[in-house]
Amino acid sequence: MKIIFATSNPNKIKEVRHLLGAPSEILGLSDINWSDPIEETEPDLEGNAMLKALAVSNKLEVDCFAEDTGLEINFLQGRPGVKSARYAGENNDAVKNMARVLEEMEGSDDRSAQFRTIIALSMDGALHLFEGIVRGRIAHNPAGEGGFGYDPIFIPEGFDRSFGELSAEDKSKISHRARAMEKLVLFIEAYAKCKSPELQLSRK
Ligand code: ITT
Repeated sequence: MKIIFATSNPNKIKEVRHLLGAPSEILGLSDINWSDPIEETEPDLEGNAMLKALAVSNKLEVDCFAEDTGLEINFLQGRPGVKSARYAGENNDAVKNMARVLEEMEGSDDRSAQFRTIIALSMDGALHLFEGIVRGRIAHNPAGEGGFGYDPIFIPEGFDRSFGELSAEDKSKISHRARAMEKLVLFIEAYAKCKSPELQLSRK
């Protein structure tokens, strides 16, 4: 499988390549020399995922997928959510974003949260959405060097270590992105089968 993943975040590419393994070939925006910034102007993850996928598929006339991910914290009424990348300012600084979250959570007993990923696939002129969620809680302090973004302060359900402390292997077994990707892959496989002439013949 060869497909464009409309993202400029190298960590997302790395995780998705790891999830799919060979022989799939994932091309990020830098691999196709895409340099136009894509402004995330929609009010929710679904809107931004669709906006990113459509920006690329409409301009280049190719099938592609994009995703938007947010950390949704109950005590903060779902924030940072769709604003996760720029929670502490415009330049997507993970250390500052985590510091803002921890400051806003000070004194809170309810530390429950979830990561939610929405993947939008633009294929053959139609859009399809896939969701992946992992529930967990916000740690009191960052821990671990692995992963990216908010991983050092997110402890997934059933674990006592943060995503930042888990191996890439372990994160990929349970993560929001892995769960959404699993649905995307199943869909693409089923879609490919439906399009195959053998299957169409056997339906008659
Ligand atoms: P693209 O839009 O180019 O895909 P981005 O980094 O701007 O890349 P998002 O708009 O989805 O991505 O921003 C979500 C932010 O949430 C991201 O910058 C990270 O800080 C954080 N994030 C996303 N996935 C994460 C993960 O698996 N673990 C920890 N933090 C994550």
